[in-house]
Amino acid sequence: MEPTVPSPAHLDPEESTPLETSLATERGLQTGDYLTSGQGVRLPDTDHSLKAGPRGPSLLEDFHLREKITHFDHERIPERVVHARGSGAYGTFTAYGNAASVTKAGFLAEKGRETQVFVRFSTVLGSRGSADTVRDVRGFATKFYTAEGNFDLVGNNMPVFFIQDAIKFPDLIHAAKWHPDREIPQAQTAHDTFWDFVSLHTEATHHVFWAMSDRGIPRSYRTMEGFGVHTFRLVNADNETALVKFHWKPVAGVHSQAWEETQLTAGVDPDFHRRDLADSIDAGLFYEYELGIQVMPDNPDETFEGIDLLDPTKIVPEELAPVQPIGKLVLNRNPDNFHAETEQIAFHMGNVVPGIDVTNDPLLQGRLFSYLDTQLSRLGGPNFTQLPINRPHAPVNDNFRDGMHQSVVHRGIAPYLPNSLSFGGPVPAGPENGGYVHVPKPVLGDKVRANPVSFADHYSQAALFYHSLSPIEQDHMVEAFTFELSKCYEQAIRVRMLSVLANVDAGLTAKVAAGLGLPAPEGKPPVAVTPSPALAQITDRTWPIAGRVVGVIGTPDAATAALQATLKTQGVVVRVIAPVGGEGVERTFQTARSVEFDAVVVAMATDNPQVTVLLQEAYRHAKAIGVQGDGERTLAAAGIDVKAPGILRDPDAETLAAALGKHRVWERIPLLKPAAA
Ligand code: HDD
Repeated sequence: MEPTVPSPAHLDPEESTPLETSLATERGLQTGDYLTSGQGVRLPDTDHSLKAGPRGPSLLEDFHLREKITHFDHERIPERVVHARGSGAYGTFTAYGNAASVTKAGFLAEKGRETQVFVRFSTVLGSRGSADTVRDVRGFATKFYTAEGNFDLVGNNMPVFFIQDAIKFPDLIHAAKWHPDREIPQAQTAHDTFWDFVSLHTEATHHVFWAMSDRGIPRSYRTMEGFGVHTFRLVNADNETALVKFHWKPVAGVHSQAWEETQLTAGVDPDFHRRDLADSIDAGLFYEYELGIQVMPDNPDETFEGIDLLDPTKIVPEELAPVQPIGKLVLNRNPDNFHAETEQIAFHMGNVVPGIDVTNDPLLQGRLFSYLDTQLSRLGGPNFTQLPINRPHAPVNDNFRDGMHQSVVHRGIAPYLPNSLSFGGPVPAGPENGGYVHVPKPVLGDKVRANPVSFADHYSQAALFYHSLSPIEQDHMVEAFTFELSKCYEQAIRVRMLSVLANVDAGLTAKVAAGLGLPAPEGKPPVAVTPSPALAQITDRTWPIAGRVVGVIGTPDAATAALQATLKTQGVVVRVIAPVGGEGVERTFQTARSVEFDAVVVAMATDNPQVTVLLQEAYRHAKAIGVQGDGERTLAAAGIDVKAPGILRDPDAETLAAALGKHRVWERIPLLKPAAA
């Protein structure tokens, strides 16, 4: 028989605090019509400090002045040591129900079960105030508030990582962040210490290829994949296990900015991704992703088709293990308070629920330590799980007590086990009562600081990735390597990195070397590479266009009204760019920049120089350009050939939508290359 445990209201399973309620309570703290001090005393004046006469010194006895300034002085908390720049949203995850064969985790296994989540997207290297569109890995961290406790899937938009063992993480980050003497560059890998490290530490090669690909510069968080990176071990109701990799597949497809576009955007709108996420949710144009899993047998050597599943620098090509969709995520609510929610959310790889277990991937094992530890200094003590954004929606009865910022008034005198003074409770839950049981796997071996032999292959999957990309993406990668290495001061680092590239692909190395004005070294690239077409972004597919932005150069008159109305029904955001502001005008010639738009329609004649620049950039970035009325004169002023691919004369909404669905006018790209190239 289960003992009856008298539990305070906040611990009562029947009264578990849904996030909605807990947030409402927090908001409720600010009540009443009158301004008060932190102690609730009404205040008559918050603009003038208490002084000895109007010209006199301020008085120490001014409790309001001191309290107001003291609180302000402590408003900031330390930014995350990595992933400091980010933004997030709430969403709903709905399970398709087909994962029950591999996991007993209710939120994945039960068809139609809805689970609230919070997702925080981030860049890795920059400070909190850095630009969104820099070339970097993007974090994709999801907290599922499941009925069985919180599950955190703390992933990235790239499926592999720079290092194979967590003990290297401080080295990686010290090399990748700014130089410690001058704290430059901000949010960039284009500098000596990064390339010094990765050229010496060749297990980073595969990941560097992803970072230098278009994945490093996503169009928005809506258009990027997410990956759990590590292999996880799932357990079903019969205690059968499978090795699994998690994938988030964006419904809108994977799309990137152009490299020049990212640089312009960083100045024009450093909040580009953050703004798109928040504005889209406000407009009801929700971001959507499917959660998918690759399922591999849990065999004793933890390999699949010769790929070591414990090596986080390796993928399993989707052609070998298809990604099976198991649920859908819709991000549908903006946070109310950035600090309380987005900044204070604390993810942890160890937040797992029954049905999901970890593997011995040495990178994952180290992460199991780091995430809890970092919150102690970032959030000021061990009680961060009580913050509304971190509180589980499942009942909590943990016997943890006291500590900094304790906000629960615990009752009772026996927060220990075993006890007889609290009716013996709370009682441990066996598996039959939903208790978390680690998969009993044998552990054997000598204590060594060593890697499995298979971890020594640093190049074959970098080559696999490169050869899976479309030629345009490959060109982008050549440009990225050339740009970044050009930014190094030390020639020796460039030379060394070229010798790393030579072990991946001779053609790529030759092109990068030519760009750097250096000889191409010879290497030993893999002889036979089987590409994985699923890795290419540029394909024949057409993607949903909800959330895409079209700029209409003209006045908000009837000329483009029909076009605008039809596009809006498809979720396209249309902004009129007029010579001056006014009713229906969202941008003027002075304020609009090309990077804000996925396509442009020119519906008036103008030789305004800012419009000229806008169109030249849109053309160069291979965006569709529609022309109406005497708009051709505007294109002529910008030197744009109206017969070029993707210049659409009098486009109807369908034509424009089709162009947007391709993301860019890829056929124009060859025309954009300098003649000598
Ligand atoms: Fe990490 C934050 C993703 C390796 C240590 N990491 C952090 C965030 C993401 C990732 C998305 C931001 C979470 C948020 O939005 O709050 N990290 C990854 C991935 C990795 C990875 C996908 C490899 C597969 N990380 C990694 C290692 C270590 C850390 C090997 C340490 C040994 N990561 C941290 C951290 C952070 C963090 C220091 C900083 C802030 C935080 O955790 O809460 O603990």
